[in-house]
Amino acid sequence: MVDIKAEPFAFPARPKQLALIVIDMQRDFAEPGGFGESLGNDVSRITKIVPDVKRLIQGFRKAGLPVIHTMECHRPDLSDLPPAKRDRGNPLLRIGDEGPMGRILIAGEPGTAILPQLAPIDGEVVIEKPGKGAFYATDLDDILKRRTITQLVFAGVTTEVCVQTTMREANDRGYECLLAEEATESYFPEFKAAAIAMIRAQGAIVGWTAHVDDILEAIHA
Ligand code: TIU
Repeated sequence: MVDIKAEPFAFPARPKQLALIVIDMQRDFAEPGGFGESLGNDVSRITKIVPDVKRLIQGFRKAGLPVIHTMECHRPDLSDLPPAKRDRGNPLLRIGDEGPMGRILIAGEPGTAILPQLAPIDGEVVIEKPGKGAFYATDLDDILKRRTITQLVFAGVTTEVCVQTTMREANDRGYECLLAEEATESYFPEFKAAAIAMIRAQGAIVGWTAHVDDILEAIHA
């Protein structure tokens, strides 16, 4: 066991049971013309964390620990897209609409791809997920159990939507969860801060939070 310096107290990492989950680092959330911008957001906030996410991914690879990527996306026929999700609000483009990077959040479209700087390498699992949480309607839990993974480090976007939802799903399934602070971002800085605060409150009620440097130092020890 190796302690990772974290809040609200040290994270007791068991490296053989630890994986990194990188949530939805897709062009659709980070580049102009994608889903994030269609919802009215300033997407430049998201690109700023790419170097820290990359450092974390490379650290896990170097330590021989699994890296799992997720992508929020839907089938081209939209059969896994509930009308309640597609019709919500008044975006410029809805999921499935043709945008400048192809159809918004549809599997296989250019805009739906993971940012090239953070692209998965051979052997890394990619989970395509139709919901905000990565456990809903996916085989993520089976994949983790088969590999006897019990602890998850989280990076990706957005902190209070897909990252927090997945951390809560994981926590309820018995995984110990650690959020890498500089490797996650929200379109709303106050929501990122609030999500971090609520995750680690009450004695890590949902999980721990830690700095990327402290995570990397511990996994290389
Ligand atoms: N809109 C927003 O903040 N997030 C999403 O729609 N999906 C993810 O967080 N991946």
